[in-house]
Amino acid sequence: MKAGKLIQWSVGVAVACLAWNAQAAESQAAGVQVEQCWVRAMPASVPSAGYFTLRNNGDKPVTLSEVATPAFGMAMMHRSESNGSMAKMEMVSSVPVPAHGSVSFAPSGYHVMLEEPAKPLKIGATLPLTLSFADGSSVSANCAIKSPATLGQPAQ
Ligand SMILES: [Cu+2]
Repeated sequence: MKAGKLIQWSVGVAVACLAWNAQAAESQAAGVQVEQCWVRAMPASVPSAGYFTLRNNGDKPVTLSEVATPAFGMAMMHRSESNGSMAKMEMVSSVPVPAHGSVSFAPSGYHVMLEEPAKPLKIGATLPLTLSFADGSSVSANCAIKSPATLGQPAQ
């Protein structure tokens, strides 16, 4: 059975990954820092967006795999790309951050798309954002809620 073999193979890979993770002395979250996190607050009818710089001070690359916040029903990692006059967005399931490097979530690049606010967003307040990594570790940040007019620094 083809399906049976595929499942066996998947389990094998999962076990191998767990074993590999167990060898890591430090969790991925231990070496990372979330800087300048902010959220562009939009009316509830359209998505808001979250931005930050993720710095990896560790000697190994880390992989950001999920972003979540209790302030929204849905948080997704997206990447905007423009080719000429067309701008499009695609969903990303993981974002690698090189050792001793950083990745910026910024307007016109990576961003966190936030939908279904739990309650109206207050400009000037903060909301918590939790970033999870491929090894299951996570780090939290407080993000400043800013007005829709805030432009921020575009992605490099
Ligand atoms: Cu988006």
